[in-house]
Amino acid sequence: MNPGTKILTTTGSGQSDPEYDSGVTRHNVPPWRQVIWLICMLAIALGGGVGGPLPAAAHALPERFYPQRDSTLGAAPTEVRIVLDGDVEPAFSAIQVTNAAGQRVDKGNGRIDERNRRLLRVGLGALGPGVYRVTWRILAIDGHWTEGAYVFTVKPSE
Ligand SMILES: [Cu+2]
Repeated sequence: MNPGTKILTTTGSGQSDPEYDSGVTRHNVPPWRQVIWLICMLAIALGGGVGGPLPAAAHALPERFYPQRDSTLGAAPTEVRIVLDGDVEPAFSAIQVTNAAGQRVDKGNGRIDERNRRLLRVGLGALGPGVYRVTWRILAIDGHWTEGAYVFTVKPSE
């Protein structure tokens, strides 16, 4: 298999990525992740997925987001949760939340839930009004990366 046919490479924040608005970018591998990318490709090769369609059940994509993408909330959420439609490798799955200045506002505990491998979650500090960006990535058990970002807004209290 030519990895180039499956792996898209991009650089930058993703803000200018045409797929950004969809909130989902498949197989997006920035340069700093190349070591993990190699591990991923090895996993795909060892998994026998070379050159043919992989079982749909092995893929994993987000199914629901809380808060919802592009939503505006009257009260600050205390957690961000993403429900996935397939199993992932917890060690290579991550979620972060930043404010408009790009500063982390999550509690640094972003992870796959211990009891539910299809729930990616992270706790939040006390959020004031503003626009917040959720960045996530997951490594499905078939070795395929998916990552994306979306925003939600917390309204000023009245
Ligand atoms: Cu896959």
